[in-house]
Amino acid sequence: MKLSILIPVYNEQETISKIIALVKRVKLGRGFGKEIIVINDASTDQTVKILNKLKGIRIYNHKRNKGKGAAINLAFKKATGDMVVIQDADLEYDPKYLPKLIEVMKRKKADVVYGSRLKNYPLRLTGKKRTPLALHYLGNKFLSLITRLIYGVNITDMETGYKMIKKEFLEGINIKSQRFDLEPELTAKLIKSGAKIVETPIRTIPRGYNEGKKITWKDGIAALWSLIKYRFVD
Ligand SMILES: Nc1nc2c(ncn2[C@@H]2O[C@H](COP(=O)(O)OP(=O)(O)O)[C@@H](O)[C@H]2O)c(=O)[nH]1
Ligand SMILES: [Mg+2]
Repeated sequence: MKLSILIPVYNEQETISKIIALVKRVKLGRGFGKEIIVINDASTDQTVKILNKLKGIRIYNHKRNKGKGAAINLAFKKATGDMVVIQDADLEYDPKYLPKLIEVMKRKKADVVYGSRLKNYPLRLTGKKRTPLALHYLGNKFLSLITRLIYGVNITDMETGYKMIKKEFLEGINIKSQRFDLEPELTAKLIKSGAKIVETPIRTIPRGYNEGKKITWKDGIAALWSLIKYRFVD
């Protein structure tokens, strides 16, 4: 078996070599191979220079910046593994969870596994364990609630970056979303394809805008619209 690890990257010079090192190091299980596919989306910082020095990865470059959705659409077409997973290039999602996602996929006979940041994770507004980016937390909760309501599925974190998908379930799927509306479109299309989606809890280390976070509240609105739209079209 082989896992294709798809890394969309846009101006992540601070974290790109670290995340690739972590991905290379992680052990997926006996007889499990991996391929690492990086889509550089016309980064203007040192990202390209750093990438070109690394070995054991396949790099594709977009000539101009198109967004995470466009990058993943290309990566889906280039992947040769039995399953794929999306791995962000910042350090929010720790590759140590990849073996767990695989294990859950096997054990629960799932076609798709989402790493849920929100399962068993209460909102805390004060104290040491205060929820970072509480507005994002609430936005993600809300979008997941809408997903449950209009698709009738049991998903707690629709917006998670960690989505592992059996390759055969990608065949009929063409992603039109250019940017972060990738997440609702992909989720909608996987549900409509009849894929069995299972979640497993993960912990992430959220980063702030000063550390290069690019998603904003406007993407939240776009996500809501996508959820509604793809319920009825395409
Ligand atoms: N290819 C591509 N990737 C992007 C773009 N914007 C962000 N990303 C990548 O998408 C991932 C998630 O971005 P981030 O800002 O951390 O959003 P969040 O983690 O979903 O809140 C990171 O690996 C970014 O480098 C873009 O325009 N193009
Ligand atoms: Mg991130």
